[in-house]
Amino acid sequence: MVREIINLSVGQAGNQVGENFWKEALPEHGIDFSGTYTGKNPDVELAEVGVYLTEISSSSRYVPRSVQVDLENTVIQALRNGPMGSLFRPDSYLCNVNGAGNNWAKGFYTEGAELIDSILEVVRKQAEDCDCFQGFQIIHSLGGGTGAGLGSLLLSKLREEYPDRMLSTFSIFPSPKVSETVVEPYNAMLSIHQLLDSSDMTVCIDNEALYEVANKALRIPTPTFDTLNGMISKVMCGVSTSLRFPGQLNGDMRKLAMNLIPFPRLHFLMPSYAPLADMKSRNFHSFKTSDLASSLFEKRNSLVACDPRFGRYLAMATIFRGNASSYDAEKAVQDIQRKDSSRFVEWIPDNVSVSLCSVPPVGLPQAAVALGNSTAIQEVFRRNLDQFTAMFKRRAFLHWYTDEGMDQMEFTEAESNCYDLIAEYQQYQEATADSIYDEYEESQSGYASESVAGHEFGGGGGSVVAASESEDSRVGGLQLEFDSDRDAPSAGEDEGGSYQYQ
Ligand SMILES: Nc1nc2c(ncn2[C@@H]2O[C@H](COP(=O)(O)OP(=O)(O)OP(=O)(O)O)[C@@H](O)[C@H]2O)c(=O)[nH]1
Ligand SMILES: [Mg+2]
Repeated sequence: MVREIINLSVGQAGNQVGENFWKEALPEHGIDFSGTYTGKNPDVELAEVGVYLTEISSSSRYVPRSVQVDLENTVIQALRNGPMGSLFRPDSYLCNVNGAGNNWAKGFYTEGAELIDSILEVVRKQAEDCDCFQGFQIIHSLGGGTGAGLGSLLLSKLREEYPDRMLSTFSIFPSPKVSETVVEPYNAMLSIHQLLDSSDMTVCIDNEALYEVANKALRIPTPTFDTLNGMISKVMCGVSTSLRFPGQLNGDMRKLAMNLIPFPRLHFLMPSYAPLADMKSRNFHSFKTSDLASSLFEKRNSLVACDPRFGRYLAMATIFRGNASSYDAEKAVQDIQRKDSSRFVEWIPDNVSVSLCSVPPVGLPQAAVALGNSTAIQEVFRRNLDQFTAMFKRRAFLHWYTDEGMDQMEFTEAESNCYDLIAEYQQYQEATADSIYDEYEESQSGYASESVAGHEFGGGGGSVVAASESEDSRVGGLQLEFDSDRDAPSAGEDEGGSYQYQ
């Protein structure tokens, strides 16, 4: 039975990336922008099409199971007037006119709170029409007011109303290279705080990394959002192949999360994609399975600006698209694991899965995509924490948030939650099979003395972590010094350049 997903696109980035996702995904199912099936291979294309699309039998059309939300109307208006405007259900567009003006508090507490009931109403209707609803996918940015603030509110409301359904997000992390709005680190930090609690699985997409890829691999000096979104949609399509096509490993969101997320808080995944090259040089690119596989482990193919070589993989899912043989794919991945075994934690055996999807992305004979759960991702949280703390220690721009009724405490809590998360990643990066076993023993004796039975190992990612602050910590070659009173850290530079506002 098909297990349905509801997509929610929130805010400007959410809707623009969402539009690109549908533009890329529909042709893979042989469906045109009016929702009509024009493909030639229905056994493959239509077998699981119901996961993301609803079939309207009266008009023989397929309609995305999607809700488009924004607190201003320009982006939604453009989507409506665009090539796919008539594809979505008319009641699935929800917007206000005022906008959240880059203010997370407006999205979460004031403007967004006014729209939330209408959104939930539409979502409820779509969920009720499903036979075997598996969960939600939210696309949003973390740097603005709507995607970040209202996106977070939506997430927490959905968690309340659908506690047993999967909640996954595609979350776009801000970068000063792409946007110069100074309060983005505040909005991102407040969002991360919410994602930690409410999301089951977050695929991180980092504008910093996208900018670098566009610059270096695609050789575009000043990339536009269109360029960045084109890459994001390729990755989104890649990672969702296992959900959209029949007979795949990790065939639903829960299975995918189950294999990738060993501790509930460490659910921030790093996507990578190969080949990343401009269309002109496509013919010169290698599509050999072993080359595609090794690219997936490279920094330059990652959509998050951190170097996987400086962390360790807790788990990883690789997907090879096109006509790769399973022998070649398995062997390529095994070779990498054998050669570079220190890059994978030894206490989770067989932590890289390999799956194959015979349908390649449109326009390419073959491609590979991966979702890695790597401790190296702490670098992106550090970067944001850095930028956040620099402003927060002087309470700069805070009145915009407190004027909307927000308490400063929420900022402090978000900051310390992020510190804890970084410490957790660091702890598992350093953990050996022996230390993990010792912690297990300790936690078991603790539970035994409290006469609590039936707990799983470690009780989750956070429970075994004591230190939430690290002084003079080194992560991924990025030197960060934290004053003991959590004053502004002084950021070093990595290859990507300095993280400074202009
Ligand atoms: N990759 C990508 N990033 C985007 C896009 N649009 C905006 N961003 C980034 O998203 C952040 C700003 O968030 P937006 O999505 O524009 O804001 P919003 O959610 O509409 O919220 P408000 O406009 O403040 O109400 C910045 O970091 C931008 O660089 C897009 O189409 N693609
Ligand atoms: Mg906006």
